[in-house]
Amino acid sequence: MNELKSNIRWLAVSMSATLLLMFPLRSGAQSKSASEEIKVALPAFRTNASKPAHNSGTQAGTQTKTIRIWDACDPVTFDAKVGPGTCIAGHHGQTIFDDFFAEVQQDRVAGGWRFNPLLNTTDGIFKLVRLELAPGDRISLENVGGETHTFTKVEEFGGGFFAPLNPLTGNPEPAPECARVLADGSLAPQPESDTNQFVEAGETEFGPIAGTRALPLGVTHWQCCIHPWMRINVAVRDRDQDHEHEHQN
Ligand SMILES: [Cu+2]
Repeated sequence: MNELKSNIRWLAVSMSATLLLMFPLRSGAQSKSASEEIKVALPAFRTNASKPAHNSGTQAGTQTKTIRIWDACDPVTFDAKVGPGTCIAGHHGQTIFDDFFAEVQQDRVAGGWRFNPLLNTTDGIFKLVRLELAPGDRISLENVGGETHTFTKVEEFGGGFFAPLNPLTGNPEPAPECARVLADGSLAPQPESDTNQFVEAGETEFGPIAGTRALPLGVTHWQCCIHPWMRINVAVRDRDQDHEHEHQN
């Protein structure tokens, strides 16, 4: 079932990515047939069953830490430009597609598209947060945005599978954990796994458990494979280990 779901999603994503490449985002005048084809591609993206959303039965002393996933997509303009179902109404989102795209072109990021925790702004500190976990702790991924995002472990941060955004964000090379390069040069998403989770709009699902193969001791790097600037570092340390290195970055 999961495999089928992944395959359907893979197909939908690769089709939509291909269509986007064929019909560039900034083109003001999409042909009717292009719009119609895009409409076919995206709805399957959302054919997921709901996943476990509640924390229960964790062992004593362990915690579930939430990573909220934000975007600010405006449903009408995102669906018009990318395809129906790209941005779900009813969530946080008022940034029209052209403003999103212009911001990425100028700044390499769209500030409203992010993982949280992002910045530590307390105690005179202003720096990127590294999420600290102990073995047994669990991540909960809460997508409060209107788009699908991925939570993907990468050896090194890089581009995603949605080719149009990679060069604009300074990530010409996709992270191999995010995307495969096909013979024709186009990109295909890697299949979903416990280190490559697709979190649909409005959904909360469990992420990896600290101390397991997916999220081992030490620092690992995680990003969204659609919006490459969405990044977070996760540190897993034994509970009894002293925290003298806590303030290193
Ligand atoms: Cu994303």
